[in-house]
Amino acid sequence: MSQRPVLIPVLGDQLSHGLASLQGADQANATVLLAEVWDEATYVRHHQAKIALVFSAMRHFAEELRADGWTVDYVKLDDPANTGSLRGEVERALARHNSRAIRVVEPGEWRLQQDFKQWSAALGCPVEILPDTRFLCSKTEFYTWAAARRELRMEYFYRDMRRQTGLLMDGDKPTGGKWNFDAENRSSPPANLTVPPLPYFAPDQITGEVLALVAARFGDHFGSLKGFAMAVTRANAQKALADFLQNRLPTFGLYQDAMIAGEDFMFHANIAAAMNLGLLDPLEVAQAAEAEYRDGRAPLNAVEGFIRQVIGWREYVRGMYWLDMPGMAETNFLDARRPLPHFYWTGETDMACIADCVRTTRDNAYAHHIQRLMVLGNFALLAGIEPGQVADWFLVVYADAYEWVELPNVAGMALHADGGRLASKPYAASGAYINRMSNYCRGCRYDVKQKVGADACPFNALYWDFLARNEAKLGRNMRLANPYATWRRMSDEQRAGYRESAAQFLMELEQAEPGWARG
Ligand code: DLZ
Ligand code: SF4
Repeated sequence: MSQRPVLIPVLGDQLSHGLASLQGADQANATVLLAEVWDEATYVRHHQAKIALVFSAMRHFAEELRADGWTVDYVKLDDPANTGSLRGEVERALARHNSRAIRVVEPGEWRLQQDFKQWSAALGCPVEILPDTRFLCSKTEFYTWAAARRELRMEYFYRDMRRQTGLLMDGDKPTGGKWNFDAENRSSPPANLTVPPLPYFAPDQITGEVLALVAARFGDHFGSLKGFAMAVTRANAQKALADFLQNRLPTFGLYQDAMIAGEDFMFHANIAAAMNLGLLDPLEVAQAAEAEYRDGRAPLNAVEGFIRQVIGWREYVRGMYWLDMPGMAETNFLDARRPLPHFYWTGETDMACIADCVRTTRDNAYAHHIQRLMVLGNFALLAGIEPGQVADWFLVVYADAYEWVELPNVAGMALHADGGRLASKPYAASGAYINRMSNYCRGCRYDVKQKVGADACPFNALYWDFLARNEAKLGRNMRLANPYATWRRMSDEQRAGYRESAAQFLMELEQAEPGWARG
């Protein structure tokens, strides 16, 4: 039995060698604890591939720490003594190693933060909870930024982050004279577009064992393990990043909002899962992208758009999460009450766009930004699905999803459940948007051009029904002035047609969906 006074628990999404709890700790006096626990795998029933990713990345990280000279205690899920909870495993480890103090980095989710705060009293030893320095903006800095403002818009936060990091800055001016080049980033996908394949990381022995474990213990969870090829080590995550920079970043901007059936990754980086586990550092990612622009290999619109996601949006939603929790999980500004339709799990719907987005979600634990926001999120917004159920779904199904990043995106950006704290207008769109940005409608049994009736694209009537239903809450929103003006200009007959069509669709869905009666 070791006599190491300090226990350093490292969570499944804290797999960074520069983690604050490891920095400055004395290897001779510390035991690092990693524990695969039932509670973390099931507090929502995560996608099978997400659990496999986390466990495999944890096992690989533990090996790397050992090679670095750390004493690592690794508890596997099927250890008969495993208590199934993080606190239980910390308690057992304290006794095993005669540790007298705990040093840990704050967790990424509010529910665990509440638990950590009780550890010291419950476990009877001092617990040092360190800030997570893997974000560019600390919680304190974000709170200070927010306190000085009435409107907490990402765009202004992002500019401050550009100034602070010096990324894409020429002196005190933004490179290219503008902060944001998104106007150049909205191209529809051309018919003959070829998308380079993603790098494939063949499962090694560790991953193979984890895949067998997940299939045996979590085989009834959503999602497929087939073809599992995710980066589970920092070295492979770096290869994935390099591949993106070389093969997809130059075109990323142009087609960042485009969707093609069966092209599951388009020109997206697909590094969020690795970044959110801690395998890649956001500043190194952003700096690498900037170098592509500075060296003339990628255009500014692509590089700026990508860097904005990493140092702007990602940091901003994390700040907003901690600022607004626990209330963020309860908000329901639009009073949306319908249960989540079953087809979010099965993909069994005639709506071709939704079916393809659910399929890629099931196959890859991934869908790209526009599929998440403008198809899956948009449908939930228009149909009035209860935000808590939508949030749980997103948390379950995406390999990159932890609540700090998922909840603000779902409740704030996609569902407007926060009444516009994150986004000044709801991202509501009719079928015309999906048709413009994808080739889905060509393969759909619904007709995107038809406005009402049994064959019309459901998004069309649902869109107007959504605006009509929520007119008291949204009717004075300046950014919705145009659609509301159009709505008010319509004849009574037209308006009634939309509302009846939407009601009919929702009623049919209700009949097909047992749970829907509660809606
Ligand atoms: C997501 C996840 C899963 C599936 N399993 C574990 C685990 O067994 N042990 C662990 O330490 N962490 C796991 N995680 C990640 C945690 O859920 C994550 O640290 C918190 O949600 C905070 O972001
Ligand atoms: Fe989706 Fe409507 Fe297009 Fe069908 S017609 S793919 S439901 S947007």
